[in-house]
Amino acid sequence: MPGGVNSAARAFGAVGGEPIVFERGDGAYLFDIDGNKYIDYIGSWGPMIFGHQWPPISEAVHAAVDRGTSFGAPTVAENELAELVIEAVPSVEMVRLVNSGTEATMSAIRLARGFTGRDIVIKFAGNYHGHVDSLLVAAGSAAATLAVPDSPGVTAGTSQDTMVLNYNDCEMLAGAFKTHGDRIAAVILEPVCGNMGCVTPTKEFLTALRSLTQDSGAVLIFDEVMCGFRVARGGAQSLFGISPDLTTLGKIVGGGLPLGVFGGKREIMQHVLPAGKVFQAGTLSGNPIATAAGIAMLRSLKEMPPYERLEQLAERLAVGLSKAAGDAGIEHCVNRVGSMLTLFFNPGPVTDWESASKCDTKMFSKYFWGLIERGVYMPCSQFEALFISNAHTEEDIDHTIAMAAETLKSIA
Ligand code: KE4
Repeated sequence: MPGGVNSAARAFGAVGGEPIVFERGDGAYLFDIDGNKYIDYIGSWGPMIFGHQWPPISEAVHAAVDRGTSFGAPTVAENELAELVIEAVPSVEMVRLVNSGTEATMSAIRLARGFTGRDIVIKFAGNYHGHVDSLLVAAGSAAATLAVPDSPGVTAGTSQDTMVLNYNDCEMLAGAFKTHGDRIAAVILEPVCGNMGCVTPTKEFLTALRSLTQDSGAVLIFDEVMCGFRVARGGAQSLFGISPDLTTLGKIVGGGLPLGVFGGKREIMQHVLPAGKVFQAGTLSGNPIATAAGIAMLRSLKEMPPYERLEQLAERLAVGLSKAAGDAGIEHCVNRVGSMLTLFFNPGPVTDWESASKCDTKMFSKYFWGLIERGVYMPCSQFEALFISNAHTEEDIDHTIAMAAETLKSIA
């Protein structure tokens, strides 16, 4: 396997060294094949909001397996999961289940273009939406021009209909709509960004996004693959009170199984084949095992919402990490929304890719490895968010802070 991994994000490229091979997870902990125990702050990059081996999910999956693993035909469970998503996410009236966040964003982009008959999609520097060709792009020479490929294999033809703007830059956004308004099919963003580290949108930015897309007939897509069900049961859109036209979901919604969702306004979703003409399909979409896990997860979030406790644990960790860095005399700032947060090795404020990219990534790498040696597993890149689960205890948080303080003192 290239690099010995099945996803580039877990290859430790940003911190050097070899990725750790794990054997099992239990609650807030991971155990590697050598038997070392770690407090886990990746949580499979978001899904494990109740921690590893959450009993309702394990029981649901075991029961589903005994009924068969895949039929390639409709099941009741898909409808149950659809109803749980629609009930939880305010703007979503209709959904299509897929197998990953990438598939969700890829399908949402195609749907927005099919629905509007337009070509241009706007994304933002520092936002990641999965390995969709048309979104693996970087800003063109002058930011207002169309994008250029950001990976070998992505063609100029693919990237020419994508524009990359700066996150939280209302002026640049208004300029793009002024110039290209009636050609813009969609704007896609992480409404709470995790992929340049945790970065929050300003109220003005969200308001501008909603009014400019509304006025021009472009589709506003909230990519809530990471922040959906994470920052609130209704996701960032319920936190900020902004209603997008389409929403993409992944990670938590599948309870750790391969499952993504794209959904939104019925008038748009009705254009998806076979109701409409926009092609979309998938052998394992709505898979019985994945939907069983997703139903158990969403029922748990509804019946025993973890958000208040996660808020307390996350604030405790954020304050503790900041104090540890401050006491070590290390320039830093912390951004946090709910139980996703990032300690930036940068005096801040970190509000977009331009400011995030100024981080001391060498210092981050020493911090990462210092914590690994002390049994704490943080995201292996400065440009990721860490996640706290409801399985973490105050003792875990305080131990993490103590280990971080030791590490930061030793690397300052
Ligand atoms: P997946 O295809 O990896 O399920 O989802 C893609 C995706 C879409 N949108 C957002 C906002 C995302 O964060 C992601 C995936 N996130 C990365 C971590 N930042 C997943 C880790 C990985 O690729 O291994």
